[in-house]
Amino acid sequence: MELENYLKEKKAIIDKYLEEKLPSEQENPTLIHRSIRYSVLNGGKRLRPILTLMTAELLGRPFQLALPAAAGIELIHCFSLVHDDLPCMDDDDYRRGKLTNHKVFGEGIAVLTGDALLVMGLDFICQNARVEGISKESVLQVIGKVLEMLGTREMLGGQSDDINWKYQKQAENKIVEIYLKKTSALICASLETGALLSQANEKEIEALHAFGKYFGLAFQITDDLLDFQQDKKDDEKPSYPAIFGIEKAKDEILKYCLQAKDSLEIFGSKAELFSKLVDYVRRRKE
Ligand code: GRG
Repeated sequence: MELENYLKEKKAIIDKYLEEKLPSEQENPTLIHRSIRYSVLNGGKRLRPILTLMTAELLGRPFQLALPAAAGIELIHCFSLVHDDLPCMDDDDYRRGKLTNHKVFGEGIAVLTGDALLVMGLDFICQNARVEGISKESVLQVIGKVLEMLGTREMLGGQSDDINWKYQKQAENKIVEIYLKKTSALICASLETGALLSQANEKEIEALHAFGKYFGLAFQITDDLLDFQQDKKDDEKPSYPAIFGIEKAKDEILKYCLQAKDSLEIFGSKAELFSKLVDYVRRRKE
């Protein structure tokens, strides 16, 4: 199947699942439920849960077996976005083309919405244990992986370095370290979730982890480049093109894209869709 159709189809499946499983706006307490739905059902690309489903399929399993956990991964991503936008963090007014959560619901509700999304995300992953053919052991492994990814050595640590960014002498190493933690870590966990639920072997998990690492770096530098070219600069934040220039940023994106593709060599032509995704993300305009 063409990549763009695949992405469209899987996004629709994830959107429908989230739409059905999230508490309705009428359920008490209505304000927080409205806020949760506002920040989840708002047009995200669903890239991370799609990677979870793609991984299950790469390993020859039906994507349905990983759907609850994939949706949980998206909720965790949404949590990080709501908190990232807060005035005490990036202080952003817009997200996914709409006002950020705290602009609509106020800071208190935005903090609680993020908290709720994190808790719900983990709960959705636990619900995956009810899917036929899934071992409870593999769900436990996913929970362990996701908690590790959320911690101070990965995502939380990356965000903490990000908000305390000071231009440093060894800026290149530092910026890559921050990107690995704040962006690649969740992408790696998305892939590894699909892999663990599909009973992948160690070599396959290692390959997918390497893919996530390089793909995440290419994705984040592309994100920065798009912001930079649209003049959405923030001098207080680490940004590859702002420090090293547009040309070097483009070279690095290409390098990481090639490394991402090479990482999946063991899967041969079965990984073609992943390769196409790498090119697609590199060419994205938003
Ligand atoms: C982990 C406990 C804990 C706290 C969270 C706030 C925070 C710490 C981390 C934020 C990390 C963050 C927002 C990284 C940016 C990642 C990124 C490039 C987001 C944009 O992703 P897209 O383009 O967005 O996939 P859509 O809207 O399509 O989902």
